[in-house]
Amino acid sequence: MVVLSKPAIKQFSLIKTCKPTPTFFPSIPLIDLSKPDSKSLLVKACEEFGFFKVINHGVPTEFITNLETEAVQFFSLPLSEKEKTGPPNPFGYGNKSIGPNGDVGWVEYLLLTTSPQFDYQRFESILGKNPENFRCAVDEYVSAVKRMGCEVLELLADGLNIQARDVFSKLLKNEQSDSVFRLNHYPPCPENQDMNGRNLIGFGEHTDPQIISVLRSNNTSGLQISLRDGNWISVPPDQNSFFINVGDSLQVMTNGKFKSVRHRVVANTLKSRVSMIYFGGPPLSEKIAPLPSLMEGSEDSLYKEFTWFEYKKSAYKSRLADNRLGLFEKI
Ligand code: GA4
Repeated sequence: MVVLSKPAIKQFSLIKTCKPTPTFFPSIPLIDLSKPDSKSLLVKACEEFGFFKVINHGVPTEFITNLETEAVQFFSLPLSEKEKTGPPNPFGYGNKSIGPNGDVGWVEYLLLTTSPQFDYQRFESILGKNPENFRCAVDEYVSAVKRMGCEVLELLADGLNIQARDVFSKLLKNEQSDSVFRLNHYPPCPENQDMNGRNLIGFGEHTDPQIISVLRSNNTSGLQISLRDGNWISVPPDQNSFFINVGDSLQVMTNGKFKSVRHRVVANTLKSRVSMIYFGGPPLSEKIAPLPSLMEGSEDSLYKEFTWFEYKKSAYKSRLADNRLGLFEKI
């Protein structure tokens, strides 16, 4: 892939990861959605890792390659052109700066809402003759990935023996669902390690606030997840599969049974990484609370009551690496 624009490296030399890469790791759960045992494996993966890879996902390859082509074209534009579609407040083009509170990474990105009301007008001038191509590629990709994400959520509800199998998926299917779509481009980073051999960061460690996130990347490595013991493992890239992670809201709805996984992207010296992530979120007014049917005996909720709007508002006041759920835990 072409090396797209190169952000200045200077300010990144101080961003370091904390732990040396360990030598032995469990492997990432692999779920074949076409197999009848997938629901129990999904539950196990959400409990142990909050993260898994899915194959036989049913998302047409054509949708994936179309969108990747559009994304590469967009990121290949001159910086001054891309900046016309920014800043990401909260939607649009962003470069190095992540969120509103001073986080930075070796990354450029486009943040979009999945709502049909999204105004693509500011893209028209830069996407050339046919801005509709971009819009269609996003729409068909997001619809297919959302469908697959909802199927996974329904299998999870089944696996947890919840009667209403749409208890999670209905939040994403709702017209008011507050879901987000993100295209990331990590240009090759000329020096990806500091003097002590620690990796420089593409996207700093964090958990996702939503219910689930569905990620697909090209064949460039970089994504890492944190295990329960605090060790980080690298996720081998696989452009034909999807990676799904549990978000904070699903952790709360399962009263902590499922874990919202901490993850990050480390810089790669040689290749560009392009990823596309659908963040499935509930409507703003939705109350996020443990499902009564998942509470055993006299089990108490671990969390104070809040709506998705309240959680999101608080998330946007936080730094990327903060433990956002901490503020909502009962003491
Ligand atoms: C993490 C998950 C999604 O990428 C995102 C991010 C958002 C942003 O990039 O604007 C946030 C981050 C994410 C959580 C805390 C706040 C908001 C950056 C940040 C520092 C789009 C989201 O929904 O939350």
